[in-house]
Amino acid sequence: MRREATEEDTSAMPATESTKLRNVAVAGHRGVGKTSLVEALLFQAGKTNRLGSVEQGTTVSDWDEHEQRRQMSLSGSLCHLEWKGRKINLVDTPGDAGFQADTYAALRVVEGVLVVLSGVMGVEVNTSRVWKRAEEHALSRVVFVNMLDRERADFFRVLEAARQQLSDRCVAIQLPIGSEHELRGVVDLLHMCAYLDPAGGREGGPQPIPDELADLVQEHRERLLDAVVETDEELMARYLEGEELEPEAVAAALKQAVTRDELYPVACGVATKNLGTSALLDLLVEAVPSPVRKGTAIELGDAKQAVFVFKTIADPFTGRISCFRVLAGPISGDTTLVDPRTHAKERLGQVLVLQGKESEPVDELAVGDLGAVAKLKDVLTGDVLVDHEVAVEPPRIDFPEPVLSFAVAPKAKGDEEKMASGLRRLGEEDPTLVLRRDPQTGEQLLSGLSQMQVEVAVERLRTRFHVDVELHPPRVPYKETIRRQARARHRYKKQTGGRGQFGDCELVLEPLPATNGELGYEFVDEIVGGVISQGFRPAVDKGVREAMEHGELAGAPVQGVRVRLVDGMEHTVDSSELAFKIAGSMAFKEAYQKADPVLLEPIMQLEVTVPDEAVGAVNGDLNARRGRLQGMEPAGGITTIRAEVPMAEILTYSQALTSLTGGRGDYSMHFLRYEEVPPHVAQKVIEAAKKEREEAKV
Ligand SMILES: Nc1nc2c(ncn2[C@@H]2O[C@H](COP(=O)(O)OP(=O)(O)OP(=O)(O)O)[C@@H](O)[C@H]2O)c(=O)[nH]1
Ligand SMILES: [Mg+2]
Repeated sequence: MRREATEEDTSAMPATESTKLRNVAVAGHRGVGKTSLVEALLFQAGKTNRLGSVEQGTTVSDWDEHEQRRQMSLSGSLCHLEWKGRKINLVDTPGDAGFQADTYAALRVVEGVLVVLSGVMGVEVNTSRVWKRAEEHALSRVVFVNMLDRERADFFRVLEAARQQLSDRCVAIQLPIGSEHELRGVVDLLHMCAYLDPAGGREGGPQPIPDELADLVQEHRERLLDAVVETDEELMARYLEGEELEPEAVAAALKQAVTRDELYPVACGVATKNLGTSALLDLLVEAVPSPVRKGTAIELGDAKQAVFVFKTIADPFTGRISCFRVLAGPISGDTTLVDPRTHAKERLGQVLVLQGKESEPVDELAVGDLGAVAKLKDVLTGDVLVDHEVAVEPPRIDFPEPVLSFAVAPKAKGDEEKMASGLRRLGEEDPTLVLRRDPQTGEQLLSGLSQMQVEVAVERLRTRFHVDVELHPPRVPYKETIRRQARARHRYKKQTGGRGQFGDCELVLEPLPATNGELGYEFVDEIVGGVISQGFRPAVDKGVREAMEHGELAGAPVQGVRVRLVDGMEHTVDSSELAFKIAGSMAFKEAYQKADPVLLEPIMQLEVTVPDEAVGAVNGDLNARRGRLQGMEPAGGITTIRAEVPMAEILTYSQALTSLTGGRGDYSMHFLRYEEVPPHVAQKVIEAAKKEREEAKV
C-alpha cells in the first residue's frame, strides 16, 4: 500500500504546523477571475466580512492603486485563511504576460497551483505557459473553471479543452447545476453533495443533489472514481469487488495522486457570486499536499534555520519588505541570519504574515510557511538566508528576459539620480524590469517584458518616488554576427621617446553556431612556440570583446563568433597588455569587415486572440508587419492567431490591435530567437544608426 502512515491528525493544533499548511499559487491567463476567486475564498473562510470586487477596487489582493485603476493584478499578493483546521496560503498572481516575474517566483514557494480558467475562453495562452512551468517544478495542480454564469460559458467544453490541451489526466471533481445565467449551483462529486448559488453571500452548507442531475452525476462520479482507483492498487481491488468506497479513502488516494502529479481535479464555480468556494476549499485541503509531503529539495547543509526570499516590495516609507518561505526552522522574530551571497548578517525584526496590503505580526513560522520581514539590508529576491554560512544553491526562479526597451529621462533637470534610484528600487521588486545605460548613446534604457509593464513603472515612479519621467520610442536590441570565415593581422606599434608600445596578432574569425538558441562567443588560443607569451594572450581576448560590444554595421553587439588567435609577435621591451589589447581589437575590426557581417533582429512569438470577424483585418495587418502566420484556432467565436513577427514591427502593437478589434483583442508575446534582418530593412537600420552616431559625436 502506497499511502503514507504519517498523515496528519485532525485534532485542534496551531494552524502553522507544517503538516497543516497548504501553499497554493493562483495562476492562469489574464482576467479569468483569479483575484475575484481569492477574494471569494477569503470571504467564505470568514477572513473578510464582505465580498470585495475587482470592478470596485475593493479586493484584498489587488490593493495597489495602479491595480485598481487598471482592474488587473500587477504583482503577486500574499493572502491566507483557515479552513477545516488547515492554514491555506494563497498567492494571487498576475495573468498578464508583462507581469510574470511574481507569477514565476510564486511557483517556487508552493506545492500546489490553482489554475483558473474562464468558462467561456477555456485554455488560453498564459494558461498553457503557467501549466508548463508548474510541470517543470513538478507542482500539484487543481483546475477551477470560473465565470460559468457568463453567456457562452460551458463547463464541459472547457473540461474537454483542458483534457486536450493541458493533460488527459484532468478529471471533473465538481459539476455545474444549470448553465450561463441559469446556473444555480455546483455538485461536489467527491462528497456527493450540492452547493447552491449564494449570490455573493456566504455559501450555505451541503445540500442534496437535485434529482434531475442523477444520471450526469453518476457518469462523472464513475469517471472520477475510475481515475482515482487507477492510481491506488488496494483501492482498485476493492472497487473491482464492487465495494462502496468511503469518501475518506477516496480522498486519501486522490491526495496521493495529486501529490504525485497523476491527476488534476477540475472544480468549477463563479468567483463573483462566491459559488463553489466551499467545495474548492475542501479540495485544496484534501488534494493539495502539505510542505511535508512535497517539500522543496534544497541542500542546506547543517543549517538549522533558512528562508528563501521570493519577492521584494519596495515601499518608500516602510522601506523594503522581503517575502519568504521558511526552508528550515521554525523562524521567529529577532533572529540574525546570514546571506551567503553577500556574507552580510541580516537581522530579522518582527516576522509578519501578509493579507494583501495588511500585515500582522506572528511569533513564529513553521517550515514551509510563507511570511515577510521589513528592512533587511542587502537582501534581494532569490536569496536564501541561513543561520550560519553554508554553501547553498538557492532555487532558481528563471525570470523571463526583458524583451523591449525604452529610453527614459526625467522631465526636470537634476532628477537623474532620483529617477535612477527609484527605478532601481522598482527593479528589485520586479527583476524583469532592468535599468541600464546605453554606452553608445549615453541614454538610460528601461527594459521589460511589455509596454504596459514599463508604463506602470513610470506611473509608480511618479506616485511613489515623485519623479516625472518621459519615455521615448522603444529600441530594438539588434545584434550583429558574421557569415564567413575571415583573417586579419594587426600590428600596433608606437615609438615615442622612452619606452614604446608593441603588440602584433593575427586572428581568424568564424561563425559560431548557436547553442540552445543563444549566440555566443568563443576565444581559442592557438599560439604555438610562444610567439606571444602566455601573459599577453588574455589581453587580445579582452580587446576583441571590447570591439564586439559595438559592431561596425550598426553599433550593435556582435555575437555568434569564434575568434582564433593563430599568430603574432612580441617585442621584449615594448610589449604590454595595453598594446596587445589594442592590436586584438583592431585585428578583430579588420577581419570583421571581411567576414560578411549581418544584422540580426529579435523575432517574437505572438499570440493574438480576436473575435472571428476581426481575423481578416488582423492577419492583413500582421502580414504588413513582416509577420509569418503559423496557425489559427477558432473556438467559440474567438480565434487565436499564432505568428512570428519581428520585434521592430510590433513595438506599438497594442494601439493597432485595439483599433482593429474595437478593443476586443488580446495578445501576448515572448522572445523566440534572433534572425537575419532582410537586406532592404537592414539598410535603413544601418543608416539610422550611422546618423545617430554622427549626431552623438557633434
Ligand atoms: N460574470 C463573472 N465575472 C467574473 C467572474 N470572476 C471574475 N469576473 C470578472 O472578471 C474580471 C476580471 O476578474 P479578476 O478577478 O480581476 O481576474 P484576474 O484573473 O485576477 O485578472 P488578472 O489579475 O489581470 O490576470 C472582473 O471584472 C471580475 O469582476 C465570474 O465568475 N463571473
Ligand atoms: Mg488578478
